[in-house]
Amino acid sequence: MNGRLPIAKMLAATVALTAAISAVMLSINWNGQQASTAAPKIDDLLNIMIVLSSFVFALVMVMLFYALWKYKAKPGDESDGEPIHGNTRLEVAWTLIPTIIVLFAAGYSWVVLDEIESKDANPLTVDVFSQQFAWSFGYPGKGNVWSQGELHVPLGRQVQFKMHSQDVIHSFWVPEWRIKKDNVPGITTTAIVTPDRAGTYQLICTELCGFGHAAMRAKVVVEPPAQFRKWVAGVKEKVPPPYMESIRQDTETNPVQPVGAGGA
Ligand SMILES: [Cu+2]
Repeated sequence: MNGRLPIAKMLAATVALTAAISAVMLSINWNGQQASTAAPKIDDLLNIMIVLSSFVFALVMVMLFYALWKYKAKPGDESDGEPIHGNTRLEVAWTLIPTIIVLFAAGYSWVVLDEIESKDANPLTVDVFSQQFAWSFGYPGKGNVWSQGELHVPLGRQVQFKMHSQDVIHSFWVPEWRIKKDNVPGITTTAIVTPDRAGTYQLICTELCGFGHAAMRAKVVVEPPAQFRKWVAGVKEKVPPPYMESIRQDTETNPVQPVGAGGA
């Protein structure tokens, strides 16, 4: 390379471009309304990742356009470029900077995940049953009452969802809560949510699960605890035996199972 790079100017350009891209990207409300205690934490994490990505993009663009401008061949110049035999400073920089960014992102994500998955002393447990192409819900603490296509939860109390699939893999997603979790046959998966905004939302299956996947939705109602208690007291149906069986057959929660019955 002939001459020294204008490092200070390139850095200034990178910072300016990062700020410009970030300003545009952060002005967009990507995830929509927030309706759980986890939502602002997840949105903050996304915003930080957007700024970091903007920085990486800006850095690459500044170096690319500098190289295009500075080292452009003169018209008629058919000669080869100058051979380069490594550049220790450059190699240290392009190893160190991404390492720092990735380690920071990993550490920060770990902290957020730890916070949003921490369990309260007294959560409400709700069984989620998914099948092609419908959702239903059991309330084990409320006499195992069963609600089809409509999930009610109290406002401000942590809910622990225990998810069971009756057939293929589905995925539980209420966008306003931000939480997304796969429902896997034979395994109970758990999601923890503390809804902090009353209202009606939609539960969406977000794992392509067959022909009716796009229509696999359920109504979600977050309401004050008194109203929730009234609703749950009015539900008369009980979780049917095949659904209870899907909980018992869960090999993760109940590891001692007769293996091999029926063969593969
Ligand atoms: Cu599904």
